[in-house]
Amino acid sequence: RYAFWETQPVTQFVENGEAAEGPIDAPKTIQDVRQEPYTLPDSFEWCVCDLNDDAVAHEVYELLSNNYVEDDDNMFRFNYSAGFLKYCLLCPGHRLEWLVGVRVRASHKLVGFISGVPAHIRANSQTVPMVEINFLCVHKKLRSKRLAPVLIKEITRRVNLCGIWQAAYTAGVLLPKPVATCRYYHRSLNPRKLIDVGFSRLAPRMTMARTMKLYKLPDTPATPGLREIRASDAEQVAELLNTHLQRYKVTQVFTPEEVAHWFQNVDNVINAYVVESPDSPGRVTDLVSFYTLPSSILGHPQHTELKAAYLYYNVSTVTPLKQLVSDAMVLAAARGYDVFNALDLMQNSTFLKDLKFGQGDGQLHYYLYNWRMAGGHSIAPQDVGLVLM
Ligand code: MYA
Ligand code: JJ1
Repeated sequence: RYAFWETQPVTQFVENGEAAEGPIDAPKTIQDVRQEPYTLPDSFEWCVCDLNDDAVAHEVYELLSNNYVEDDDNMFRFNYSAGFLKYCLLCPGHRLEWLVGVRVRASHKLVGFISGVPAHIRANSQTVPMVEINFLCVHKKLRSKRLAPVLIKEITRRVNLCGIWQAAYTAGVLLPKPVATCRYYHRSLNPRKLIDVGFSRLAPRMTMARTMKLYKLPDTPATPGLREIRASDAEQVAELLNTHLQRYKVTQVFTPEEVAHWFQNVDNVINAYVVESPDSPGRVTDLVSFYTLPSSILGHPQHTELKAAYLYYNVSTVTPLKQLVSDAMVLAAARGYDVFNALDLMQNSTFLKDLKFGQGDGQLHYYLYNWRMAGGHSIAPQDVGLVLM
C-alpha cells in the first residue's frame, strides 16, 4: 500500500509491540553514506536554494504559493511569505545544502523543494539531534511521478552526510506511522469575512450581528506586565520554556540562541510576548507566541487572502494560560488577523472551548524518521510538545 514508505526506517502500521524505543536502522557512519546525489529524471537537476538571495527566496515563495498545501475542499492554500520562509529556513544551525530544489534543466524553473533545519528533539528520556523536514512540494503539473520519494531520499542523504540520522515532520496525510495525530481548532476574529469566503458558516439560529457580538474581543490585553519579548530575555525564557516542556513526551529542546531566533517580534512573521512580573521587575513568568501564516482564498471574487495566526509555544507559571492566549487573540484581532488557529496539543485543550475555538476539518499527523517509540505506539495529542511552523 505504501510502496515507498514500506522501504523506509519508519514505524510501520504493524509492529512488534515489544520493540524498544530508539533508532530503527542499524547504526551507520558518515563513510557508509552514498556520496552521489540520487538520480532525477533526465530533464531535471538538483539545486541548492540559497534563501539569502531574495530572487531565490521569491522563487521558492512562488512555487509554494501556487502548489503547496490546500484544505480538503481546495478552497484555501497556505501562502507562506518570502520573509517567513527566510526566517524559518535561515535559523540557527541552518545548512544551505538542506534547502533542496529541483529545477527543469532547460528553463531553470523551480518545480520541487524540500527543506531541513536542525533541532534537538526529546522523545521520552532521550534527546536526539534531528532535522525538522518541512515545505516538501512538487509542482502540480509534475504530481504522481514519484518525484517526492527522490526528494526525500536526497535530503536524507545530505542530512546523513552531516552525521544526523533522525528527523521529525508533520503532514496532513496519513503515512506509516504517526507518533501522534492532532486536530486543528479555529477561533473567528473576523466572522463576517470568514463566512463570506466559506471558511466558516453562520451557526443555526444565529444572525450575523449576534455572531459578530459573540466573537468581539477587547481592544487591549488584560495581563499587567505583558510586553513584547526582547533578545535580552532569551536566557530566562529558554529556562522557562525547557522546564515547561519537560512535561511532554515528544518536544524540542531550545538553546538560548534558538530561543532568541524562534521567539521575537517580526511583523507578519512571528510574535512573542512575555509577562514581566510587576512585583519583581526583570523576572519573566509567562510566555505566549503565535506565527503568521496566511492562506490564499481560491477563486473568490472579492477576497484573496485569509490572515491567520497560529498559536506557537506558551508557558504559564503565574498568569493563567487561558488569559495569556486570550491576550494573544486580542493582539492578533487588533492587528487585523481574520482567524486564530491552534492544535489540540500541549495544554491547549484546557482553554479551546472557553475561548470559543471550534474544531476544524483538518488533522495534523506527527512523524519521526528512524526513531521508534516503545512498542511502535502512538502518544496522545496532549503529550505532544512540538510545534513546526
Ligand atoms: S508535509 C507537506 C507536503 N506538501 C504538500 O502537501 C504540498 C502539496 N502536495 C505536493 O506538493 C505533492 O503532492 C507531494 C507528493 C510533494 C506532497 N510526506 O511524487 P509522488 C508519498 C511524505 O508520486 P506527489 C511536509 O512538508 C506518498 O505516500 N510522503 O507524489 C513534510 C507516496 O509514497 P508511498 C508523502 O503527490 C514532508 C509518494 O509520496 C507525502 O507528486 C516530510 C508518492 O510520491 C508527504 N506529505 O508528491 C517528508 N505526500 O508509495 C518525509 C505523499 O509509500 C521526510 N507522500 O505511498 C522524511 C525524513 C527525511 C530526512 C531524514 C534525515 C535523517
Ligand atoms: O483550515 C482548515 N479548515 C477550515 C476551512 C475548511 C474549508 C472547507 N474544507 C475549517 N473551518 C471551520 C472553522 C470554524 C470556525 C468557527 C467555529 C467552528 C469551526 O475547518 C483546515 C484545518 O482545520 N486546514 C487544512 O485542511 C489545511 C491543511 C492542514 C494540514 C497541514 C499540513 C502541514 C504541512 C507540513 O507542515
